[in-house]
Amino acid sequence: MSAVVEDTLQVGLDGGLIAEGDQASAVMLSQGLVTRKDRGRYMVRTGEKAVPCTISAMLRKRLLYPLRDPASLGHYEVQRVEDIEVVDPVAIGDQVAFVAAGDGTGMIKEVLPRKSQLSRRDPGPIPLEQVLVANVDQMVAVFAAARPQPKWHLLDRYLVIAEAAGIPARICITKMDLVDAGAVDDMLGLYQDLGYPVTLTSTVGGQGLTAFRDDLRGRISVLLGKSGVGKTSLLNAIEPGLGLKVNAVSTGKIGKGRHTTTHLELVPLSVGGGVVDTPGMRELALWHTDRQELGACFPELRPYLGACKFGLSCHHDGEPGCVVREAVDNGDISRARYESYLRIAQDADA
Ligand SMILES: Nc1nc2c(ncn2[C@@H]2O[C@H](COP(=O)(O)OP(=O)(O)O)[C@@H](O)[C@H]2O)c(=O)[nH]1
Ligand SMILES: [Mg+2]
Ligand SMILES: [Zn+2]
Repeated sequence: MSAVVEDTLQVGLDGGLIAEGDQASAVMLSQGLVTRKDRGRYMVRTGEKAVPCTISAMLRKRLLYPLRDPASLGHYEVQRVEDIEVVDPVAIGDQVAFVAAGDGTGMIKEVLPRKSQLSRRDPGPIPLEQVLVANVDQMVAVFAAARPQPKWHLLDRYLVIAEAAGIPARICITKMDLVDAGAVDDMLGLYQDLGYPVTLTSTVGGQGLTAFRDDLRGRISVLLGKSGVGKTSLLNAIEPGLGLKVNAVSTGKIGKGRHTTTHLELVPLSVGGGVVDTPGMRELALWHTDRQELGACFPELRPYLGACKFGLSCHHDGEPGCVVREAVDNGDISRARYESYLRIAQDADA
């Protein structure tokens, strides 16, 4: 029996599960994983097969049709905004139930419940949620040891995004061949102490590639990192045969990568699981996180929350009796991390 048949569900026309014996009104639905999407067309993987799918009229009513690359939705035709909260009801990483048309294509009827989602505010004119990836098991923040120089404040932003989404985060440092061993230890020790595992890699020397493959094994991972840090090279190195396109060495400003990854795609890995390589997303803004929640996204602030003189309403920004500020002054909380907190809080207010 093929994996398709094994995955087959009996689902009523309205999309709900039906009782056995009610088969006359049922259509045979298969289950699959959305790996790619482009302008209302979705690639659904089921077993070894990839089935191009459209979506049902019901789901289409909840789609704001993108006029350009869905990875950078910015303009769309707005039809009935009142009912719409998300740009697209179907996200990469979703498990969906679809009807096979018999010609190798299909139609998605239902999105199965998500266990997590990584969202951003859509960069378009209306504040809508854009789900970048659903059902993510972990986020991997990727930074180069050099070229480009790591920006630790940006790492803090990524970690906050993962914390806010309830997704475990880890850190991968690339291009270790460009620095002396130990060059990034001081900074990374801080993050390891906070509970974020760190893997040091180089696709040139081969350092850490086995460890990185193990980091991804059997999970759905999303890689976050600026263009040029070496995300695609890393994926090619741990999954030979992928042949993803690596950024050409830019001739312009030293260390500035060019954008080559233009689509979001979930790439299945032979070790099990899959990975989504993101195209250096500039506008990755927090979705629905207020100041109080933001504090909880910093593991080292959690023990202090609520203990300031002004309780949970303290902004930890110079108020009297602020135990967070006190901990920073004592050296119990890293000043750099605290400054990241203040900067992100400012953006969240804006
Ligand atoms: N020295 C060195 N260069 C690397 C390494 N990994 C990638 N690069 C280079 O960094 C540039 C950007 O790589 P790419 O994988 O496209 O980065 P992405 O934009 O994050 O996907 C390319 O010129 C790569 O050859 C590495 O481990 N060491
Ligand atoms: Mg890339
Ligand atoms: Zn405070």
